[in-house]
Amino acid sequence: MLLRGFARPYEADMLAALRGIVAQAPFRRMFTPGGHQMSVAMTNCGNVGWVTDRSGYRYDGIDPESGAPWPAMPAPFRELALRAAEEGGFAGFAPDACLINRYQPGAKMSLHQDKDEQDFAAPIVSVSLGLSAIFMFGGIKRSDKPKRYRLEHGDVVVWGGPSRLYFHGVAPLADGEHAVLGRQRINLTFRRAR
Ligand code: MD3
Ligand code: FE
Repeated sequence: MLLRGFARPYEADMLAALRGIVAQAPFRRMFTPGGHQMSVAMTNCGNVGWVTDRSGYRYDGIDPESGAPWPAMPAPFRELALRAAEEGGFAGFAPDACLINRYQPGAKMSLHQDKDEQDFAAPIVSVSLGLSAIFMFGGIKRSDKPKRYRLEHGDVVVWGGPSRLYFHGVAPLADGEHAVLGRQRINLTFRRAR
C-alpha cells in the first residue's frame, strides 16, 4: 500500500533524530559477500541492524565500524512505522530494525528480495525522503517484469502479505537538488528482523 506524503507530519522530528543517529553511526558503503562495494551508503538504528561483508548478510546488534550497539530507534520513527503499518492493515507493528539507505546521484539498488528476517508475516514499512527515485517492483520470480513507481519525499509504502517477498530495486538516482535534503535521497525501512 502506497501512502503518498504520509511521513510529512513526521518530517522535522525524523530529520532531527536522523542527525543524532548519523553522528553515532555514520553512513558507510558496505561490501557484498561477492566483494563488490555497494553504491548506496547505509546505517541502522534499533536493536539490530542489517550488515553485509565478505562473510555474508545478517542482522547484528553491534555496529561493526564502532563495536558499539546501534543507536536506539527514536520514538517518532517507531510511531510513524506503527501508524503506517496500521493503515496498511497490519496492527501492532513493532519493528526492531531500521535500515537507513543514502543514495547520492548515480547510486542504485539492484533487483533483490528481503529475506534475512525471521518473520515474513510482519510487513516492511519504507519511508522516502529527499530526491525522488524510480522504484522497481517485480514479482515473486526474478524474471517477473518490474513495474516502475516514482517515490517522492514523504512517501511511505507498506509491504506485507505476498508482496513481502517480491523482487524490487531502485534505478540509478538522477542528479537534482532537494529543498530540504540537497543532492541525496534517504530511504528508511522498518523491519521485524527477529
Ligand atoms: C518490497 N530499499 O533496503 S524501499 C532495501 O528505496 C530496499 O532504498 C529500497 O529495497 C530503497 O532492502 C526500496 C521499498 C521496499 C523495501 C522493502 C521491500 C520494498 C520492498 C521488501 C519487500 C518488498
Ligand atoms: Fe529491499
